[in-house]
Amino acid sequence: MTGHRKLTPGKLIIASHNQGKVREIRALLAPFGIEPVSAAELDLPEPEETGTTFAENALLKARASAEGASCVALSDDSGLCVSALNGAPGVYTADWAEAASYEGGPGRDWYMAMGKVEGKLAELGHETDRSAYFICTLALAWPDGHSETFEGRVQGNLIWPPRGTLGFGYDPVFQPLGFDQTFAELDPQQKHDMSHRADAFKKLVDGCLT
Ligand code: ITT
Repeated sequence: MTGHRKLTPGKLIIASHNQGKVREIRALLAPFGIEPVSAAELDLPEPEETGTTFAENALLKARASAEGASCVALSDDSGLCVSALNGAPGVYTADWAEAASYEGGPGRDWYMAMGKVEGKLAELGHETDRSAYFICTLALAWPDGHSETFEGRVQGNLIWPPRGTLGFGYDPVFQPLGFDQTFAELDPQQKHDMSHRADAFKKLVDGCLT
């Protein structure tokens, strides 16, 4: 693929405060000898995600870190799109988990978020289409303002009750097409071979790393 700016060896910031994502992105980058540092480790601020698309939010996050640290930054904006809910929660996937945590402070409750999706599907009846896909937009931003974005998807079905303890977020209810296990039951390497993040990452590699 031509026309994309190449990523040269050196420092790279993962512009994410989500530990699950950072772990997966580190694993995807490892074969390329890139040892990234996360925005959380550098104490970089989290910009408000005011965009209405995955690409807009991914660019907001990558640009904030690239400008904040004068270094190339890679962000990930992702979400779960449920067919019967017209693509919801979509860009608002993380918001659906916002809750008062048990300790009293703000926090994210993934079990509640998965239950919210399931509750809405249940309202639509037993025969409801349970298909869904995860989407991931990866954005690379350079300190001079240049940026690149890549989108990936993985199709599957939602199951209930949740199963598995691996992965993060909505993984326990997502069963990728062709598999009997959820993303939270599959070996992490299997998820890295076919996830929405892996799909977007393959495009990033084709465009910017080879
Ligand atoms: P950053 O913005 O700091 O990267 P975030 O968690 O706020 O972290 P998003 O706004 O992109 O990120 O929210 C996407 C949500 O979608 C995320 O919190 C997960 O719950 C969910 N999600 C994304 N990828 C997922 C995956 O591979 N498995 C399970 N859930 C996923």
